[in-house]
Amino acid sequence: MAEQTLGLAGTTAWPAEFAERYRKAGYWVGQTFGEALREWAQRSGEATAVVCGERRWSYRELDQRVDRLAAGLQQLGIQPKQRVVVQLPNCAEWFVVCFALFRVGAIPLMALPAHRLAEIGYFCQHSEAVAYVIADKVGSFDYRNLAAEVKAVAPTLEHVLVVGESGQFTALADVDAAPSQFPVLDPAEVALFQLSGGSTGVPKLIARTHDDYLYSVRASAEICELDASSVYLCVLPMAHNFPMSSPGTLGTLAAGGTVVLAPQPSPDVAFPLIAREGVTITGMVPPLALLWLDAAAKRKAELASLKQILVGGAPFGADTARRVQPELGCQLQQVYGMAEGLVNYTRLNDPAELICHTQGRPISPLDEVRIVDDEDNDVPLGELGHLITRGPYTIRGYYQAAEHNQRAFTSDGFYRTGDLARLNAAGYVSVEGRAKDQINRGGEKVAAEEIEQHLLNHPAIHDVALVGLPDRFLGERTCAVIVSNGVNINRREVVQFLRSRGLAEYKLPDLVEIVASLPKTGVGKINKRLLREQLSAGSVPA
Ligand code: AMP
Ligand code: DBH
Repeated sequence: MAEQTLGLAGTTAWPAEFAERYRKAGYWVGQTFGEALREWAQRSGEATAVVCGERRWSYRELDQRVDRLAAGLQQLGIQPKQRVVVQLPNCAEWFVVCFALFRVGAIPLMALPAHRLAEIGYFCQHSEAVAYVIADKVGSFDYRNLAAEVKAVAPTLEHVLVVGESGQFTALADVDAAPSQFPVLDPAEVALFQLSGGSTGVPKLIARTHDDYLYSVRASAEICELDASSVYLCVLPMAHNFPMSSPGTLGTLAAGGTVVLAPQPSPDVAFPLIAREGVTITGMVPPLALLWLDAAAKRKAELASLKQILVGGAPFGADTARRVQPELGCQLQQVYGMAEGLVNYTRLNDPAELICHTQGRPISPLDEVRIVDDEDNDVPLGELGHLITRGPYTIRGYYQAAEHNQRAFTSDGFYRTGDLARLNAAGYVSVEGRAKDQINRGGEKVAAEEIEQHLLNHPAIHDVALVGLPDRFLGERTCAVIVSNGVNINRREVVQFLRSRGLAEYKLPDLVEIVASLPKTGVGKINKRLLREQLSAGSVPA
């Protein structure tokens, strides 16, 4: 079958017969995000779209701000299909920036506030970004210093736009013009870049189209039963696929509800916001759910308006899952999703058994989920195997990654999630493990190879393996197991070294072990399974 590509070079489209099937089913409706916001503004006008601190914007106001910024971006010279790296903390401006980019046809890349030079530099280079949007400062971290470093390594970067004090760069507030003519865009084209947690040396970029992403957003809102009375509290970093689309802030806007942005996810910040705004729904990773459960013991009254809470991104134990309804006083929806596409939810009226013991079933009747053995043969129903998937909102290939795509996708277009799971007769998925070389640190994914490659550049390090070890709170924490060159090295030095290479804080190893040698497999690869066993048993040769 000839490979289809989207208009943007380096992207893989769905084969024509699949695209037709998804359109016929009414899933791809041929609308862009820019048009969707216009429709939402016409429908919900004066209703509150976004609450950020003391600011409250109606749908109409949001739409108007987007128009002005979009016109300003056009005056700056931003063109359709150009890439723009967006790295903002949870703030209302994030919506204005992203939708303005959608409206002019430029493509936002959803960076996280935790990313540093190693990640942002790579995103700008690999996507050939022309602009980078930041906040001035968050806490003690000054993103303008980071931007100066990024500019030095990213030759395509022409603009740095700053929310707040612009310093040497351009203030976002000054990018403003009277709304003008916006280009007519193809909804089948790329709308945005999401990021993969990955398992290889460099993070992968995920190109999502207007058609496919909007479908996942609208269908998620429906499954989570959102409507105009829904109030969604965004506690996770808002650029992440989960709080953005499952059903997240975009699902809430699609349903005419209100998005409340939390600057931090801790109970001390989030609980008063829930009480003040009458929050009905939120989404979080398992470690945060544990924190909330503990805090709720004394503060349940503040959560009175909460109807449901989505928990996903990492394994959520059934015992903890059972505590949600009685202790938080709201329904749990487990969600197993990925920025590459496929998202599963337990449904609100599912029996407790399914809600506590499974990660739900796919969004779409046209999602194809298979559980296969090492040779890609389907395993009998109920058996454990590799979960592979394709469907109306699951990508067919990473951006500009032809070689990696050969391994990450089957020849007939199924994405290899790297997750070990089983299916029940009703199509519910239970995720029970992982075959990919990635550590899931409470929902934050760390690609072992990425960290190992950085560490191999340290003169004192001869060989290294990054492995995950069980952690009561995070689920897993990272341990760098190092064979040294005979020179002493400790965790402080390892962490300092990785920081100096511009790595995000969550990727820094929690533990460092120095060993005499690493166990190898027959073909000479590091045997991580054995290594993990040795570490837990305390029997690694020191
Ligand atoms: P990413 O591909 O970086 O978006 O991360 C998606 C991955 O997160 C999945 O492939 C799983 O490994 C993991 N994940 C997401 N949700 C869950 C969940 N509810 N339970 C277990 N693992 C999950
Ligand atoms: O972990 C994830 O990436 C994730 C989890 C839940 C996700 O992308 C999603 C829901 O959409």
